[in-house]
This record gives sequence, structure tokens and C-alpha cells, in this order.
Amino acid sequence: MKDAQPKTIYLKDYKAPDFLIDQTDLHFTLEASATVVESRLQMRRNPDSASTDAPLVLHGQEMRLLEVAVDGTTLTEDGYALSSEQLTIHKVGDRFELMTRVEIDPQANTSLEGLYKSRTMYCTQCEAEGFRKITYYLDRPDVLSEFTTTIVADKQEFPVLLSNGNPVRCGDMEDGKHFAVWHDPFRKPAYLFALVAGTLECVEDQFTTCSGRDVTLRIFVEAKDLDKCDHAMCSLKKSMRWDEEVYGREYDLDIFMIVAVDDFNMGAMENKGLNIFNTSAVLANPKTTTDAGFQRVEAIVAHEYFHNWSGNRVTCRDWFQLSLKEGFTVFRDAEFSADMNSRTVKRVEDVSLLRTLQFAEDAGPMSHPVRPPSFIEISNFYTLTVYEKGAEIVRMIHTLIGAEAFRRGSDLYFERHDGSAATIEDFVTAMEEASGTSLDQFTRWYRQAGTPEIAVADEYDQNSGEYRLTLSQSCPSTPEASSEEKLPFHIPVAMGLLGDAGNLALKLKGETPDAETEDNTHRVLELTEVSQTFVFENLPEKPTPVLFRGFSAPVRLQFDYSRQQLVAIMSRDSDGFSRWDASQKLAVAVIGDVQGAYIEKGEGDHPVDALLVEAFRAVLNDESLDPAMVALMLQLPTEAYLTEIAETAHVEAIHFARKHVRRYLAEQLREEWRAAYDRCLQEGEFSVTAAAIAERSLKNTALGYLSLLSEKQSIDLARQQFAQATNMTDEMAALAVLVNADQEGADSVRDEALKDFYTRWQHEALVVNQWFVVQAGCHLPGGLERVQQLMQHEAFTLKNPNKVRSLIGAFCNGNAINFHRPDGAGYEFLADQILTLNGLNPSVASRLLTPLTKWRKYDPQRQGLMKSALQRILKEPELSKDVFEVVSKSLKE
Ligand code: B3K
Ligand code: ZN
Repeated sequence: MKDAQPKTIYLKDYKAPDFLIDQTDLHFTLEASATVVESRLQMRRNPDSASTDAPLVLHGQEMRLLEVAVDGTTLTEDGYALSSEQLTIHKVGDRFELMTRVEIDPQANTSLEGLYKSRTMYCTQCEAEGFRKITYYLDRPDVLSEFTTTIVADKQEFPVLLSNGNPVRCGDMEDGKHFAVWHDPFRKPAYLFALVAGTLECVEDQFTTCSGRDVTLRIFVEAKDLDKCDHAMCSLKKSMRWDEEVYGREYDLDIFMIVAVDDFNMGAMENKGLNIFNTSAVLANPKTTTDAGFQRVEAIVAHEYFHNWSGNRVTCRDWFQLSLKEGFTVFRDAEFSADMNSRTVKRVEDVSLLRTLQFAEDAGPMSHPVRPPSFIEISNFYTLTVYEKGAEIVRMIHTLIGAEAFRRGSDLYFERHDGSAATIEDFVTAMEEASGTSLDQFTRWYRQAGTPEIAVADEYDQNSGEYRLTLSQSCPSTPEASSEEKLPFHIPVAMGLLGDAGNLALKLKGETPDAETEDNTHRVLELTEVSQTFVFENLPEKPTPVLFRGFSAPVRLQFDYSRQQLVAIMSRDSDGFSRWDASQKLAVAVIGDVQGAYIEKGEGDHPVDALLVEAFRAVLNDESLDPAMVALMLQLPTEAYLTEIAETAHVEAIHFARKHVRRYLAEQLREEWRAAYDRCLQEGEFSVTAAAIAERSLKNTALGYLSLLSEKQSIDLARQQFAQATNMTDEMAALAVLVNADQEGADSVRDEALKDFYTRWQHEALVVNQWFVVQAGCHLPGGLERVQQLMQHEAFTLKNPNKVRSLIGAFCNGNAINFHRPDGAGYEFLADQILTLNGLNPSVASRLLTPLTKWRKYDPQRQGLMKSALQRILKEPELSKDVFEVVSKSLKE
């Protein structure tokens, strides 16, 4: 360990800052290995601080201090103390100017936090604690300051110089240099600071806000990517309009900029007025980008834009409140995407992600409440729990108080906390005040980790027509609390009852029906006790309960549906999400039969329940259904999901059973698949409307099944599609089929397709990344060796996070049969990569650890091998805080 005893930071220790920074003046002279940053801070003691004579303690790392002065007087060495993480100035007055001059080395910064170089450009990433690698500062989100930034750089190499806010002036200097000054009138914490310098081109547009102000919109990219900016620009304008219409939020500066950067740790960053994006989250055109890629760009552009209010204008008091901005903003972007495209499809995608990955996180060693009580390294808490479960919590508030009260609550929250740093309580209080509803019990969702489990028992009395539904909740133990210590959650249960002919009218016993309720077949029950019984009356038949429609709460539902009941929900319920959910449950059950047979008898022609075939046939033949829904319902649950729901995952059985059922469905429905494929062939101009995406999605699902047929010719359709595709969605879908094909002669077809593809796309980094992903996911034997070989490929480098994720991440997370090979070579391989990345980029290294942290899911043999890979990592003497925290928590018994 670099730091013998890495410190744990606790929420309960939060203290207001001792000092405030009213004005921040930064002056950068950019040089690759010796950038000089001069900072002038107008500081004063914080009247809210507990201390009146505390010394000034500034954060600062990995920099060389050249000078420090207070009110114009340079300090001698006895005036301050310097450590590897802090600069302490013993004596300061109540109000003063602090000047520091430091030298930093962006060229050597491979962590991609702070100021670094990505290819030829300089850029920054300051959230959460990167600003302290740029200059000495109070690098905490509750210190908000007004920033003015001057950038000096070589004019020829770095013609474009950008920072937050509005441009003030620019000009030429001696020695071929030039400068630009930016001023951001909105006070902000340092994590929202940004600087970019490079040779960049831009696409420009204009947006007129609801109050009639003109805003210039610019997307900066390398010249070769100018043809891939339209979709992001269009998404940005839609987001700006949507935030005005749905939340009443108007943009506030004269200019909004996005810069695309190749080397970036995450998707994008919401720096005030100057969002910095991973190229993969902003560039899109039909030739190079799949439909999923287009939708990802739209969602991330919206997410970062929405942060301008939920994150920037109102920021977080401390990093424990991260979900205040992230959960809320994910909820906002999900609603935006739902409004722009298909609401049900968006919900299904989000819930799949949550159930597969967030539920696993919540049940694993890194499980933490949405507001964590402590952390060692905050970068480790940008998690699915904080983001996606956090968004589910906001969604539940929306469900419980209704759309109108929710809007009043968000207005109140923005108005009350504008320009300041808030807490999760502040958000909840605004929602409570606006709705007149107590959310006191509800706030347990923020404090208690783990996924609640809901057990259901039901009873129907034919004589009285009464139906009793008993819901009971429990929550498994997690690192911070045992199951017994957890208190019941406040859970919204959106539901209906299904009868033979469709949804039944709902009347709770003792309740007078509300004449104004438009739909009496849908309602939201509130489960607040450990166990509660709801009695419905006037029911002519025993109904099938449809619970958690739209996934109204992030819980695991335990109800023993019969397969016939699932088919009934699949075909007749009014909620699209529930129909999909029932199709998944049915598929899980049928795949489960085959898993059982495999474990007992090994490979073989095990029977597949005909009910699934007939249910799928009905869905495929129902031309009234949205083709996107058809595709979703017909895609079997992933191996990752089957693993997540298993007590102990049997790697080979899951793999065999899923493939076996897929093949069986391919055989049994071959005509229907072909008809669906032909029905969805598109002619005419390419478009990314929801309808066009839906057709491609069904067509490519059908292609996937058709290519599983055992005869040699069955891959011809994919070959033909690969050769003739006019867009990346179709091309990539065909390539994925060819890469996984195992029919006679498939080897040479695969090699040729991969070669062709690379030759065609080698100059498009993002497409080459997809080429890595598809090969990393190939489930045929020899997967690890293929990945190791690809690591030697000219297009691969461990220094670029996108490449690491595309090859190593995709392999370890998405190719179970090869990663979990019984000899443990996959685990050792991952440990080797993590040890290398630990030195290069700790935050990427730490994220890559996830598959190893799930060791409890596997058989004892694999558990031992996975743990020993983790133990080997823990022995590394120079382990970063990031990796240390995840490995040490994962190994705790
Ligand atoms: N706020 C950033 C995430 C920063 C992650 C730092 N390790 C992107 C986002 O959520 O919008
Ligand atoms: Zn965010």
C-alpha cells in the first residue's frame, strides 16, 4: 500500500468548512510536462464553522509547489507545512488573498483525473477529487466559488482554449503563444471546473430559451469526427426544450459546449457550460454507430445537460449525498428517453440492468446504501446503487405523491437551494412539503442497503367473491446491517388483477369507489408493514395478481406463478412491462428445467416445455404488437441474469441450458422467425426513429435464432446481411452471429468476416472497439487465448479505458463460459490486468474488479480460485486506495 492505513471517511464526521473561497482566479501556462498553475483565491473564514482560529488546510496532490503568498507576501518554509496530500498554512487572518504557484505534469498523468493529455489535447476531469491534482484548494463540494480562468498555450498546437462560463477575451502573445480568458458567473465547487486545449473543430447551432434568450451551442471534436455530431446536437436541443417543458428549467449561460475526448474514465462529465464527453458517448452516425449507440448518446447528452440544474445550480453538500444529483438526474434522463422513444422499451432496458447488475451489487461485498455511511475512495461509489437504485427511489417518490405534487416539489427544491450545496433530506423535505405526504419511513430506502424481498400469499373465496392478498417484506443482511436490524420499507406496489377475459375491476374492502378514477383496473398499494393483507371484493373468479407493474419498486418478488398464469399475463395484461416480465419468468422456468436435466445427466437432447414455444409463437404472430416489444419478449434472459438469480450459479449448466432452449425455439419456430425477418426488412432511407429501431431489433433477433439452426446454410442469411448492410446495427448484428457460429465451415467464414470488418473500419476507433467487444463475447472454446492475442493487436492499448472495457471488461463480464473456465486461468488473467492498471489508472482498475467480487455465487472450487486471485492482488505493495478498498471488502468473510 502507498498509504499504510488508508483512512475511512464517515458521513457522521461531516463538518462545515473552516474557510470559504469567494473568488477563484486561475492562470494556466500549458506545457506537456511542466504546466504552471497560478491561483489567486479570495478567502475568508466561514461564519458557520465551528472554529474561529483553525489553520488553513488545502488539498493538493502530485504537484510541485513553486510559491505560496498570503496578501502579497511570499511565505517562507516555516510559514506552511507540506505533505503528500495537504498544504497547511498555520496563520491566516479572517479575510485574505492566497496565491499559490505550482507545477504539474499532465503528460505523465495516466489516471485521467486532474489535468491530463488525451492524444493531442489537454483536458480535465475533476469529479470527485481531481481538482486537487491541479492546484492547492478546498476541494470539497460545499465550497462554491466564482471562477475566472486564463489559459496560455502555443497557438499553433492548441488553437482552441476553453473553460467554464462565458468567453471574456483572447489574444496573441509573444513566442507563438496565445491566451483566452473565461469567466463563470455561477458559483460552483471545484469538481465542476473544466479546461480544454487542442486542435479542435466545432459544429455550431443555436437554441432560443423559453424566455427568448439565444444560446450558442458548440460541439468540439477532432476534424475527422465532424460528420458524427448531428445526433448529439439534436439530442441536446431536445433535452433543453424538455427540461423547460417538464421541469420549468431554463439554461443560464450564453454558451453551452461539449468536447469529445478519446481517453476518458466514464461516459461524460457535466462541468458547468463545458461538458466533457467520452467520444463513445457523443459521436454517432448510422454508418459507424448501432441503434444502441444512438440511444446511449441521446441519454448521456440529456443526463449531462440536466445536471445543469440537478447537480450544478443545486449541488451536493458532501460526496455521501452523491445520489442527490445522480439518482435524480438518472430519473430525469430516463423519463426524457421514455418521452422521446418507447416508454415500455426504456423501462424494460433499465429494469434488466438493475436486476442483473445492481441487484448483484446489492447482494455482494460492496453492497452499500444509496447514501453510503462511509468510504475509503469516493470513486468506488459511482455505482449502480447510487445511480440506478437512486433513480428508482426518486421514481417511487413520483409514484407515491403523483406527477403534479412531484413537479411542485422539484420547483420548491430548485428554488430553495439554487446556488447552494444540498442534502438528500433537503430534496425529500421539498417533496414532502409540496405533497403534504410524510416520507419519513420512506427515507429508509436511502439508509438501508440490500434488495427487499416480497413474499406473496393469496386466497380466493368463491362464495363471498373476496380475494385476500398478503404481502410480506424482508431484506437480506448486508455489510452494514443484519436482516433482523432492518426496518420495513415504504413500498409502492402498482398492481392489477387478471381474469379470464382481461383485467378486473379493483375494489378494496371497505373503500367507497372513487367516481373520478378513470382506470379502476390499476392501483398503487402502499406496503409499509412487515406483512399486510389487502382484501379485494366483488371478484367473479380467482384472479392472477399482477404485481409491481412498471417495476414500481426495486424489489425481488417471490410468488409461485403457474406457467399458465405467466402465459396469461404475457398475452393479456394491460401493462407492457408486466407482459415482458412474465415472458422472462416463463423462460427462466423452462431454462431451469434444462439446467436441472444437464446437472443430472449432462449434455443431451433434453425436453423443452412446449408452453414456451406456443407462447413465443403467439407473440411472434401478433402483428399488432410493437416489434420492439416482440423482440424484447423473445430474447431469453441473459446468462448474467440467470447467474444473478441462482443461489449457486452452475456455469456450464446455465450456458448449456440457455443455448439448448434457444436452439429448440429456433427449430420449432423456423417459419415464424423467417416471416418476422422478412417483414422487418427495411427499404428506403435509414432512420433512427423508435419505429425503425424496433423493426431492426426484431429482424436481428430473428436472425440470431435462424442462424442457430444446425444445417450449414443457416449462416448464409447472416453472411448476406453482413455483406449488404448499410448501417452498423445490421452489420454488427450479423458479425456477432458469424463470430459465434459453430456450424460446419463456420470457422473460415468468421475469420474472413472479422478481417473484412477490421480492414473496413480500422480508422474508426469506436468501431474497432465494437470489434473487440464482439470477439471478447465469443463463447466458443479458447476465449481467453483469443483475448490475450487481441491484447497484442495494434489497435489495443491498456492506456485507453474504452479499449480496456471493450476487450477485458466485455470478456470478464459477458463471457462466463470462458472467463469462469474451471482451471481459474480467467481469474489469473484478470488479476494480472488489474495489477498493471493499478499503477496506470486506479479507477479503471477498481471497476474492472467487479466479476471477481462475485465469488460467493460459484461452486467451492471456483470460489477458491477467485479468492486466490483477489489475495494475490492484495499482496501488491503499491496498491491504490481504489483497488485496496474493493479487494479488501470483497475478501471479508
Ligand atoms: N458526474 C459524472 C461522474 C463522475 C465520476 C467520477 N469518478 C458523470 C455523470 O454522472 O454525469
Ligand atoms: Zn450524472
